[in-house]
Amino acid sequence: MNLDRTQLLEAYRRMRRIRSFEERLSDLVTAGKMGGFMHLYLGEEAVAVGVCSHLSDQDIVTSTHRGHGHCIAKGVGIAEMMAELFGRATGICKGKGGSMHIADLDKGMLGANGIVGAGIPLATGAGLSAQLRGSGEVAVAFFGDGATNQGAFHESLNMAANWKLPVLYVVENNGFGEFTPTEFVIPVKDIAVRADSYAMKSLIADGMDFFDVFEKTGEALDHCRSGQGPVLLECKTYRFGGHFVGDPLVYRSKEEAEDWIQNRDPLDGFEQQCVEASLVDASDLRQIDLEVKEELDAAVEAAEAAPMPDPSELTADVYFEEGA
Ligand SMILES: Cc1ncc(C[n+]2csc(CCOP(=O)(O)OP(=O)(O)O)c2C)c(N)n1
Repeated sequence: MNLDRTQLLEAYRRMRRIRSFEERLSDLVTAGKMGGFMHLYLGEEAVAVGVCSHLSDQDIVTSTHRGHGHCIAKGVGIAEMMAELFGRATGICKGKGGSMHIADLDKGMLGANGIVGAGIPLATGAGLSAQLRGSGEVAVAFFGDGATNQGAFHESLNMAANWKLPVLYVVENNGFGEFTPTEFVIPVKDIAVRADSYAMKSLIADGMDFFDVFEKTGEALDHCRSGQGPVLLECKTYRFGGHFVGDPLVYRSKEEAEDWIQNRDPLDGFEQQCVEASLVDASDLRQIDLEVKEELDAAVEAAEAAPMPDPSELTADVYFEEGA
């Protein structure tokens, strides 16, 4: 592991930001203060941060309906994200994107996406662009296990493998697609084997362990960046909450969820490993917890005080054909 103390603290800060940001969203939605359909990433933080800790702003990421974690891990500001979720003019997409369409091109975040699997061909195109320009950049697609049953997944992998595109496909296997356990709809135990059909390299990581995700991503990106083609990285993970805020969760047992939450929490695991190895002090992490809370308080306050978009902006920055 080649991360210094500063990088470790930054990785923890991003995981804590995701956790606290989403816990706050859950409270706001439940209290009726924020509208919209909200899919939370709680429990999967080590995947986004473990992968994105390898990326620069020039590397491209595409995301999903469960995209806040990918945005925060890629460095999108939480104040602008919070304003977006409140539908304010100061939001990162001027209040028009909302939870499922947050994008920030300056940070290489091509966008969350409400269409399951739709980020996969977008990342493939970004990989082709990087290859044609000889830029040395990589593209990363995050998507769920359910998305690997989409045609777009298979078409993209085939094309990327054939053209040796610098694309990392990260499947977040959290055990469910909406309310259906993965084994009901996918006959293979390891989704990683789907790469074999395309003669593509694949790896499996423990998605609850930042260090394992970080290490496997490093190996995958060495492969992509050296012109050997794409990689499919399967991260075995678990979503702590429901499919969306308000999901009554009748399709899984409380004991199963409690076991993951109590024993496999990625932030607890990170802290335990770092403190035991004397890489960081627990007091450093508590200080970050405090700073993130203050950052969030300020983000919510600013978002609530910000103006709504002006109605005259309705057709600005969107695909719109006059008279259509
Ligand atoms: C093309 C398409 N089909 C169906 C849906 C409805 N839908 C939203 S999320 C979801 C499940 C996706 O599961 P997975 O890819 O495993 O991601 P997860 O929610 O587990 O993160 C479905 C079917 C959709 N948004 N888009």
